[in-house]
Order: sequence, then structure tokens, then C-alpha cells
Amino acid sequence: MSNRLKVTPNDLSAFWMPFTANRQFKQAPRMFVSAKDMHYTTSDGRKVLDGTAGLWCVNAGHCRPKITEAIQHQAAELDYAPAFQMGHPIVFELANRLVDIAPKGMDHVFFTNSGSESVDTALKMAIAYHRARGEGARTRLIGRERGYHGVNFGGISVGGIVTNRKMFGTLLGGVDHMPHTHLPEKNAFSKGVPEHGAELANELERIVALHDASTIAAVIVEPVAGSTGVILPPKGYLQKLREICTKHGILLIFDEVITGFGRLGAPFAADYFGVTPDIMTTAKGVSNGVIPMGAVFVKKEIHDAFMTGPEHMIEFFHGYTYSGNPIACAAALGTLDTYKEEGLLTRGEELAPYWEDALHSLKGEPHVIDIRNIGLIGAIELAPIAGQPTKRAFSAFVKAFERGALIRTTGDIIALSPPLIITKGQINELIDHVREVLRAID
Ligand code: PXG
Ligand code: PLP
Repeated sequence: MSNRLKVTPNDLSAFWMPFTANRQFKQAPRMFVSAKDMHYTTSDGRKVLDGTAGLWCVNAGHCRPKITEAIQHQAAELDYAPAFQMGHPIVFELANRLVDIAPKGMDHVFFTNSGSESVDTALKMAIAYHRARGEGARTRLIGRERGYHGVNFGGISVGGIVTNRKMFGTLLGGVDHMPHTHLPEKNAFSKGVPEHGAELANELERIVALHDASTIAAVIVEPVAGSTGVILPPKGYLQKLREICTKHGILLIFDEVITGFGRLGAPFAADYFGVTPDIMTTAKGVSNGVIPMGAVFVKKEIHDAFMTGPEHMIEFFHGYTYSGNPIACAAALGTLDTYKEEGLLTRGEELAPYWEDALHSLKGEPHVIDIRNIGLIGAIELAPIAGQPTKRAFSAFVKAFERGALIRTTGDIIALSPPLIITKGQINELIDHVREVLRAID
């Protein structure tokens, strides 16, 4: 451990922190200085149980040796190679390894550096695909209320989180939104996917009738909405969306940035729900969050539609300086090796019933108005303090951190998504922290 990391910085002002209450943080900073497996260590030497896999990304747990070694080796071997018009071996190896574990038919991978870039890449692919096939009028994009698709202009345009949209002007044109599927009056305290609400998929038919299918390029949804506070698809809902998209020639994009790489107990949500999209966006778990990386998976037909024209011509005018960066690829290969050796992409399946029972044991604790779960995701929704939305959950977050557990809150919802290596004992520990916190806060 480098000594430098142990020093607490004495000037916090220069760094404008992302998605953070900067002024509150800088008055009482919360700092991590190291991590191993299921735990972080704070700057004052306390161990904190990671109940959120960092930001839903450290699926294999922290500082795993295969990943660390792969990065160290690659940094000394080939640090960078131009991403455009040049290649290097492990980016091809990684693409093949990813296609091997992807849902059947998703045969090609385009690399990005984040979920936000994956989303904007997918949206551009969808529009360009239709154009390449001579259906250039298909430019509209359909998202969903409360959807989170990252923070770039495409992503916030199809996204449906008001706070992420309202400051940023008129966004992309030609976007419409389906309703979200959060129906607490019917589905509160459901275990796993809720019974009610599949008919909400028919709202897509209404939107198609309004604009005409010939103007619509793609529909993008999170199979399970994460960032907005864990909203599950009602039974049969995703199947219906798939049918409607297929019927109208509209591409279905699953944003699997959170659900990808084992979070639900299957490699992807597409596997879990038995519904295959046309394009799948991923990031986070692809490289265990260790080096920024994203990957967009596409069906063969979509990729092949671009492979026309003179062979010396670039087929898709899109890409990032760091697409398929060698060190990110090494991290991803080390991650896939770790997932494979430890069965992590399906481990959530056997742990899910235990996780579900533990979470739902919080029913009846103070402030709890709903509990939701799927795979190794959990949400505990709290009644807001009148006139002060988000305050109660934020106090829970700070208290949990002080007690030794990292939880995540959004609005007045506590979201839990531990690394997939969590033990049953650690599940109990995490839920006990949350129980004590709920009893302690106002
Ligand atoms: N799509 C989805 C479905 C996501 O969940 C993104 C895109 C954007 O990924 P990047 O890598 O650009 O952040 C995400 C990211 C939270 C939280 O606590 C969720 C995300 C990121 C940070 C925090 O809910 N999701
Ligand atoms: N801005 C400028 C001035 C650039 O030269 C580039 C890339 O060359 C970019 C933005 C895009 O950067 P990236 O490829 O890392 O997304």
C-alpha cells in the first residue's frame, strides 16, 4: 500500500464531485483508502461491508488477484494501441469470450468506456442500421419514465429521471416515453417479479399508433430499472414489449449496464427473462468496475447491415479513443476468468431465495412502505419525511456508513446490490445493519 493513499487530503475544493452533495461531503468527508473482497477500509481504519458492489459494478468483489495481475502484466506489455484502423490481440480475444457468454444470436461487440457511452452508441447504431437498410425515416427513440440510461445527451433524452433532465435544455428531438411499471398500490411487498402491470407494455402500441412504426428506430428499457430505485418488470411485460417491437420492425435495446454479468443470477437479464433484445448495452461488471469499460452487443443482422459499400471505407463513423483499451481488456479478461472459476454469473440464482427472505424480514420495521427483490438486488422503500424528500434515506446512508455498511440510496429508496461473492453470513450482517439503521433514524 502506497503511503500516499493513507494521507487525508487537506483541500477538498478543487475536485467537483459527480452526483454528490459536494458541500455536505466536504464538511464531513467519507473516504475509502483500500478494499479487499467484500470490504472497504476507511481513512480512519474502519472496515465497511460493501452492500452495493461499489456502484453496482464490483461483481467479483474487490482487489481480486486475477484482475490485478492481468492489469499489471498488460501495463508493462502493451499500454495503448490506437483504437481506429489498428488492433491488438486481446481485444479480439475479449470480444470472442464475451460473445461466448452472451445470449444466443448476439454475435458482435462494440467497445466503449462506460454505460453512458454504451447507450449513446446503441442509439446511434439503431438509427444508422435502419438508414443502411433504406428505412431512413426510422429515427424516433422510445424510452421509459424513470429509466436511467446514463448521463450523455442521448441517454438523458430517452431516460426518464426528471432531475437528470430538467437542467439540460431541450435534449434530443423525436423521443417519446412509455410509462414506468412501479405500481405500489397493487404490487407492494411482492417477492420477485410482480403479478400486476404487464398490460403497461400495450402503451407502446399507443405510441406506435401516434407516430407510426415507420418513424420509430428503437425502444430502450432497463430489464430491471436500477438507478431509479429498483423497479421490476411485471410478469410477462418484457415478452410483450418484444412481441410489439418485432411486429413493427422496431429494435429492442436492453440496457443491461446493471443487470449484466450475473446480477440476477443468470449471465444477463435477457437469459433470466428468456427475452432476447436486438442490442444490449453493458458496462460496470464487464471489467468488475476496475478499469472503465463498456460493451455493446448486437445481433448479426444489425452488424451485417453495415458491412456493405467499398471495403476500404469505414462502415460505422463512431468510436472512442479508448474503445478496447488494452489494459481495460486485460481487466475484463481477468474478470471473466474470475467469474468462470467461481461460478459467479449464476451464483445469484442459488443465493436469491436466502437474499429474498433476509430482505423481506425488514417488513414492519420503521418507515418501510415497500420491499422489492430480484436476483441479488434489493430495494427498501421508505416513507419520505413530509416536505423533505430524500432526507430520510440519506440519513440512513450516512448512519449505515458510520456503522460499517455501504448502502446506496436514491430518492427515499435504499438499494442493495452486493458483490456476487457475498456469503449468507454477510447477507445477515448487511440486513442487520439496515434494520438497526431504520430503527435509529427519524
Ligand atoms: N444504463 C444503466 C441502466 C445504468 O444503470 C448507465 C447506463 C450509465 O453507466 P455509466 O458507466 O456511464 O455511469 C447506468 C449507470 C446508482 C447508480 O446508484 C447507477 C448507475 C451509475 C451510478 C450510480 O443507482 N448506473
Ligand atoms: N475532443 C477532442 C478535442 C478530441 O480530439 C477528441 C478525440 O480525439 C475527443 C474530444 C473525443 O475523445 P474520446 O475519443 O476519448 O471520446
